[in-house]
This record gives sequence, C-alpha cells and structure tokens, in this order.
Amino acid sequence: GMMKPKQCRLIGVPVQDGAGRRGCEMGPSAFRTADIASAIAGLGHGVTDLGNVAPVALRPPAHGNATLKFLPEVAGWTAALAAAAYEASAGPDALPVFMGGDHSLAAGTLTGLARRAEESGRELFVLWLDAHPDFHTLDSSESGNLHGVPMAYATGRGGFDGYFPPAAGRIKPENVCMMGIRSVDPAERLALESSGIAIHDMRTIDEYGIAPLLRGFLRKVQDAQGLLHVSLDVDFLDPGIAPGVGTTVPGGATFREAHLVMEMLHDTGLVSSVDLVELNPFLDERGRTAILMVDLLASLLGRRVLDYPTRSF
Ligand code: 6HN
Ligand code: MN
Ligand code: MN
Ligand code: MN
Repeated sequence: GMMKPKQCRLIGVPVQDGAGRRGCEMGPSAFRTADIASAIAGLGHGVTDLGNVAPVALRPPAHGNATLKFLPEVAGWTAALAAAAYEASAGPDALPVFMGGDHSLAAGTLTGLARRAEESGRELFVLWLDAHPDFHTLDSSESGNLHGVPMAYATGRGGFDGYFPPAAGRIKPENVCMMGIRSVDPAERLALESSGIAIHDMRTIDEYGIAPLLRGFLRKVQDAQGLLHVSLDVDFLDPGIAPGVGTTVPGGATFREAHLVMEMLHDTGLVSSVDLVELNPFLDERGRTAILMVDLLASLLGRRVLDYPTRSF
C-alpha cells in the first residue's frame, strides 16, 4: 500500500569526473536552491540534510583502456559512496536521496545499498530510469566517461578488480528494470542480451504504454517484499522539458509519463532509496530542470492533484 512517512536523508554527491562535461558538481547546490528539503517536509516526511560526501583517495594502477578519464577519482568516489549509502540506509523508515553529481555515483550507491539489503535479508531491486543502460566495463567503454559503467560494476561484470574498490554488495541482474532506454553502444547491447536485465526501451514504452510495463515490475518487487532503489537520470526525460544535462537524447519520457511513474511508485510504498543524477546546472535554463526533478521526487513521495482514494497499482 501507500508510502508511510519516511525519514528522508539528503546526501549531496558533487562528482562530475564521470561525465564528459563539467557542471554536475553544482547539482547538489541546485537541488538545495530548488528547495528539495521543503518539498519533502511539506509531504509529511522527516528530512535531514547530511551535507555532501567527499571522495577518498585511491591510487589504482593505470588501465589498458587509455580512453578512461579520472579512474582514480571515480574509484575514490565509489568507495566513499558505498560506505555512505550503507550508513544512510540504516533503519526501517530510512529513505536516502542521493543528489548528484553524475551517474558514476551509482557504482557506490547501488553496491552500498546492496550490502544493506543482504544484511537485512531483503532483496534489492533497481528501477533504472535513463536514456542509457550505463552497462560498459572498463574495457568496453569507448568514450572513457565512467558514468557509462555503474550498472556493469554493480551487477558484477568482470574487469573492475584492482581498479574499482571490491563491491560492497551486488545487484542481481534479474532484479533490475530499465526504462527510457534509447542510446545503447554496441558492446552494451551485446552484454545486455544475455544479462537477465529487463529493458523497456522508448519504442516499447510508445507501443505498450509506460504504466503496464512498470506495473509488471512492481508486482515482482511486491511479491518478493523487496527493497526498491530508483535511479533517475535527467536524460530519461525528453530534452524539451529537461535541458539541464550533458547527454541529451531526443525522444525521451514526457512530463506526464515521468510523473505517472513517480505516482505509481508512491502508491506501492516500496521505494527505499533514490538517486537524482546527471543534473548539470551550467546547461540548465533558469533552474527548470532542477525544479522538475524536485517535483518528480515530490510525486514519488506523495504529492497529488486530488485526494484520490488509495489506488492499488
Ligand atoms: N549516463 N554510452 C555512452 C558512453 O559514453 O559510454 C553514454 C553514457 C551516458 C552515461 O547516462 O549517465
Ligand atoms: Mn545514466
Ligand atoms: Mn543517461
Ligand atoms: Mn559509448
């Protein structure tokens, strides 16, 4: 049923080294400027701003893929974030919200949350809302931008040992559902085919509608009484409504599709943590993308237009 009052914990992650363009380090400031804390508190949830995470210093060896950028820095963020995510997810009502920062931060949050889930005897599920699957290994990345690898790392694909920290916990690929996908590199496509990850690309969403596809996944999470992490990349949204991101891809989710996903998530009461990633305030227009992301989080946390009777999904 519906989401109960949560203890929301805001965690700023000013990482931009994983993205191809500078600016995501300003993301946490933009979310605070858009008054994310008041939006949450106004819905009856507790909210504590834990401030920003800082990376630890790691010195992995040089990697054979010479295109990789900022490998030591992203590895250091991953170690710090796995610990931060594990800590911030303690307690039955905890709902950490990681304010990015580029999507490389999910290497840390997913693995730290997976460790928490393992210790509490629950399955961790992941709803990945993104134009991209971010399923490259360190070897297969062509751009060298490490925001393209977190899902591969968190699901235990090979080649990270000795470069990234040992994963704190692992996500089962069968527990991952991706929606909004419309830009996939050849190496990712090949690896996804045999991965067990459920992928609802934009073509499938256009054809079947986003609600039935999401409902199928949420039933699975509910049947397992799982924990549910939502990783929301700004580029899940159509660039026409969300210009503040470095990796725009045409044909993204509409305003109502995105809100509907959040409203349905609220009605399940299953969400236990959220990443808000890839916001680049340097590319935004008068804060509109930051405000939209905060409004989407508000829908996930119970904002509604009318006081409907509780809906099952
Ligand atoms: N993101 N597949 C592309 C690359 O550079 O590896 C795009 C990655 C986008 C990353 O969406 O967070
Ligand atoms: Mn992404
Ligand atoms: Mn993306
Ligand atoms: Mn690529």
